[in-house]
Amino acid sequence: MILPLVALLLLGPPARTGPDLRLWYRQPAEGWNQALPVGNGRLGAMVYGRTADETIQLNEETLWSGGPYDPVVPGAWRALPEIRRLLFSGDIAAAHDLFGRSMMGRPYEQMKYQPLGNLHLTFPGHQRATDYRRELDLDAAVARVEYTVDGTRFVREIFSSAPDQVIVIRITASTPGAVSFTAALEGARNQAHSNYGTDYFQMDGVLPGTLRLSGKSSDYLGIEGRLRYQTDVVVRAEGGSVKVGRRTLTVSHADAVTLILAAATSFVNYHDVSGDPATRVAQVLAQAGARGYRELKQAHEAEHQGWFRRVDLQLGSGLAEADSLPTDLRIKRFATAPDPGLLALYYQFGRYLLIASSRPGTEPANLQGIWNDNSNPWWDSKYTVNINLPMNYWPAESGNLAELVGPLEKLVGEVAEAGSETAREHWAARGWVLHQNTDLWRSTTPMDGPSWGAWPVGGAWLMTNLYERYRYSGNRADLERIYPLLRDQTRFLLDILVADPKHGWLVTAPSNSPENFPGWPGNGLFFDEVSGSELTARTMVAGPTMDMQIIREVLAEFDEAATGLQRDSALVAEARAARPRLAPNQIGRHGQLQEWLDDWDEIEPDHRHLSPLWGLFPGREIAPESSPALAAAAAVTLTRRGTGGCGWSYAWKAGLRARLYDGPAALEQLRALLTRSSLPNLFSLCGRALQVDGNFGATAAIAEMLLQSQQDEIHLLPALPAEWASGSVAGLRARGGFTVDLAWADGRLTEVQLQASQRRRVVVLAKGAMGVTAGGHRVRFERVGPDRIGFTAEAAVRYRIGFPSGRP
Ligand code: FUC
Repeated sequence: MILPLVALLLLGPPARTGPDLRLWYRQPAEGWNQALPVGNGRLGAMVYGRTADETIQLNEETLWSGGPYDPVVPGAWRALPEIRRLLFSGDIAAAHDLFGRSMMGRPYEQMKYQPLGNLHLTFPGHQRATDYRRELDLDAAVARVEYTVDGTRFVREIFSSAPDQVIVIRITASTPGAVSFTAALEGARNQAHSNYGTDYFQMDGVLPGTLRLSGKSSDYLGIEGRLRYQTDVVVRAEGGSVKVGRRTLTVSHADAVTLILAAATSFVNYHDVSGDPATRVAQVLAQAGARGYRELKQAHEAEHQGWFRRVDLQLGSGLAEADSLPTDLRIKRFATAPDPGLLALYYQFGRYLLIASSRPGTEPANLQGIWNDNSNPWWDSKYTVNINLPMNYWPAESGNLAELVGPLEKLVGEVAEAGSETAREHWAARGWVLHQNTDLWRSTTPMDGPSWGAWPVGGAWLMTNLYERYRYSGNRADLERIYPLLRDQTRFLLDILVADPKHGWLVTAPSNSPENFPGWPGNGLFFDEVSGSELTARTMVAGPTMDMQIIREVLAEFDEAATGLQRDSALVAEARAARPRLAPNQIGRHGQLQEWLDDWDEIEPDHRHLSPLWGLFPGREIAPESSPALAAAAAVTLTRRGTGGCGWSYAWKAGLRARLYDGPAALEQLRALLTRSSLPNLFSLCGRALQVDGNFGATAAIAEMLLQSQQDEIHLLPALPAEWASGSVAGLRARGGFTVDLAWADGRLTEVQLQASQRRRVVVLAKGAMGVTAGGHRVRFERVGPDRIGFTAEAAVRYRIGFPSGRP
């Protein structure tokens, strides 16, 4: 049998380099918020693309304030019985204050992610530039700036190479000898905090052609800044001359120039900072210095494309003119006109950002990925766990980037180690705990103040992220690796659960439903003695809905894992006994899914967090088919929350709408994200700054609109909006070890191909599915229900599902 054309197109790795994979602009960035990001997981740069005075802002992911520290308060658990007594007796103010006095980590806050510095390139006379264009090519992971001065075309290319661990800048001109500029490498110091003053750097020109920046991180909150760092920029000019001054380097009349930048800190791991940045930089430069520009670029592109090209998404532009518009104008236009292609670009930008900020062996992507120019960044640019860090990793599995979750797995392993002392001293519990935030130093205690920090299920949430890797791959090795973390988290949860006096249900206490204020009578403005500030209201409660949903999921995962691996039967019995006693989901008087044990309203009805909806997305215990009443209640809660918030909240709402199979509402949420809470460089916004979680959450939501697999079947096009009438996607992953390609036209599937990594039965929910073939031969299948077919997939065989509307 001859495979249809579409099938042939879908076979083999997708390779797309068209304009639809570029962000581009007709003017340089006005500031950091318009600059374009490149990164290799460790070294990040934001490229402004200015003609006469180029700025390339630099980051190295391990440059943080402070050094190794232990915030645990020995014996903090002694206050716990009294805090619980006060909480259950209704004296929440006293419970809150006692938590603040006895259970907060010391210091109360955590360390900050720091900028490394800026590379400035000054080109005399280039103010006169014309025919300007700058772009970020997502497929090549190269930022490019082009313009003309006096008839000469200048081109700059910038990329951050993972294979060579350097940032490379190439400057060429269409006229020989036309490249002349001065380079300066400037450090960054915190000038806004008087308690800093302990960070310093120095800038040196080093013969024959190097600029060097070396320095030390800042002390913060009494924690000594113990990181040393060094950045070297080596210049290689073709023709012309290079002069190194005390602090600057000047290239005159070269034909072309390559700048190679290496940077390192003394960070070894969260309790060891004894590395030598100078040796690290020298080693990297010796290796990269031996390679020509073309070689460096080819190695970089090949490595990047090994990740990036695993998924190809085509949603069509809908309008030819959209593709020819610069990205900033396209975003503005999207507020009132359809542009599916912009969302395909946005999806791939999310995958690009994950590849650029989280690689095997690096730190996980923080609140800003790895891109930060501010010594006092919003929320310290650290790891917030009550939505942000988990959301960063939502797109990884479906987006065929599972290995990029490795850094999160490493972080969880380290917080489990550090958090076992916190579990013992703050909760008198076995296992390990992570509260609302962590940093490079793996602080695990409650922080900021009881309103945020009194939330003991951060580690449990992250465990569910890690378990997804196993669900998607079906590989026992993925389960074995995380099993000890899951077992010890289960121990912690079982130890902290207590019976609430009213119902006898097992609950967490104290805790909160992240950052939302319950409207119990009298709750309102108060002065908090830990944060030293006036706060909207108290958040402390027992047994918030999200905690219970997360704990139900973790206990079920542990049960499945331990039973499958035949381990820890006594703990399995403990988990099984606890599970039915956990406080259940409840439907409140508005028909909403209740956020707390009691049916309180929210003080801020449109609060940005969607905590009680965790069980719908990213969790899976609520679904329109298996629990229609709860799904309907979740929809009520979602609608009551409105469509606003900040970047990540828009993204979460899009994913939730997709799980309710409401494609149009999911699309409207994405439109709102792009047009109301994003920057011209497509970065999502929270407050006044980039927060990369919104990008990652929306990337995951787009995948959820096309394919879902959380209910043990592969559901195709579950939330397709009419605007995406035709399209195709290749390389999406589904739980169970499947890779799926699909194409649709007029809103109907025309072609589906599916491949399993191991032999496995699969149920596919696809409207109109007619039959299954493999290599042109019919495959036995059963009709499992309306639009559902089931069959056994053999490993590595490509199956094709046929549809009446498929092309001949
Ligand atoms: C949570 C959110 C904020 C912000 C911060 C980093 O506290 O409520 O909106 O995203 O994390």
